[in-house]
Amino acid sequence: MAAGATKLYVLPGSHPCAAIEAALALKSIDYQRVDLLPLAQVLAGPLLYGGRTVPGMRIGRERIVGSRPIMRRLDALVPDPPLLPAPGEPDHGRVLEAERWGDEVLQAVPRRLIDAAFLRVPAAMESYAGDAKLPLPRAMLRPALPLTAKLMAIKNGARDESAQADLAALPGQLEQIDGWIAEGLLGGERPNAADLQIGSTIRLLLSIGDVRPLIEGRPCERLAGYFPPMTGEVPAGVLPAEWLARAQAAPDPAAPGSRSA
Ligand SMILES: N[C@@H](CCC(=O)N[C@@H](CS)C(=O)NCC(=O)O)C(=O)O
Repeated sequence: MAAGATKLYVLPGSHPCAAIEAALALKSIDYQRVDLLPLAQVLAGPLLYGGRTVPGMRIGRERIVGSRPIMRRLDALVPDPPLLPAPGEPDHGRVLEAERWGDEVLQAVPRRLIDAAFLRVPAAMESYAGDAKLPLPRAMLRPALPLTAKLMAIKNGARDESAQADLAALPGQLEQIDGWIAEGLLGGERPNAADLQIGSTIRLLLSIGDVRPLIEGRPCERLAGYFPPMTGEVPAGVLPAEWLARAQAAPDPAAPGSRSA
C-alpha cells in the first residue's frame, strides 16, 4: 500500500504509537507519520482522526482510534504475518486477553511515572521528542515544558500517591509478564499483538533510570527488543528513593493493577 494512503497520528515517545509503528513495519505497510504536540491531540484529534488519544489512523477516508482497534484493522488489511493466532487456535483468546491487560492496566503505568518525573525535571521531556517533526521549533517549545508537564500530570491522574502505587504494583506485573513468556504466550521470534502492546510499555519503563533496575535481567526485558532503541531518558535519581524502596519490597497483591488477566 502506498505511503500517503495511510496516516498514523502519534505523540513523540508514545508507547502505544510505537507498538503500531512496529506492527506496520512487520507487515511492510508504508505510511505517513504525523507528529503531534502533547495535548494538541485533544483539540486536533477529533478533526484529524476522530479521537482524543493517540495512536489514531486514517486509511483513505476511514478513521480508527486506539492501539487495539488499529491492530485489528492492520490484520484485516494485510493478513500476513498475523498479529494474532488463528481464531481456532487455543492461544487466540489468551493473546487477546494479554493484549487487553497490556492496554488497560500496564500501559498507564509508565505514563504516570514519567509524568511524576517530568513534574520534577520538565527538561527531560525534550529528550523523548527524538526525530519527531514537530510543528514548532524546539527552542520555542522549551519554555512551555513546565506547564505542559503539569497539564499532562493532571490529564493522566499522575499524583505522587498514584506513582507510588504504580511502583509497588510493578514487580507483580513484571512477574505476570515473565510467566506468559515462560508459557510461550509472549516472547516468540515474531511478536504478536500482546508482545507489541506490552513490549512497548517495557521499553518506555526502561527509559526511566530509577525503574530500569527493576526490569534489567528479567525475561520481560527482551520484549523491548522488538523495537528500535528508545530515544528519551529520565535520569536515575529523579524519583524519590523512598518510592523505589517500596517497589523493591514484596509485591502488594492488593495494589491497583497487580491482578492477572
Ligand atoms: N489505551 C489507548 C489510549 C492511548 C493513550 O492514552 N495515549 C496517550 C499517549 S501515550 C494519549 O493520547 N494521551 C493524551 C491524552 O490522553 O490526552 C490506546 O492504546 O490507544
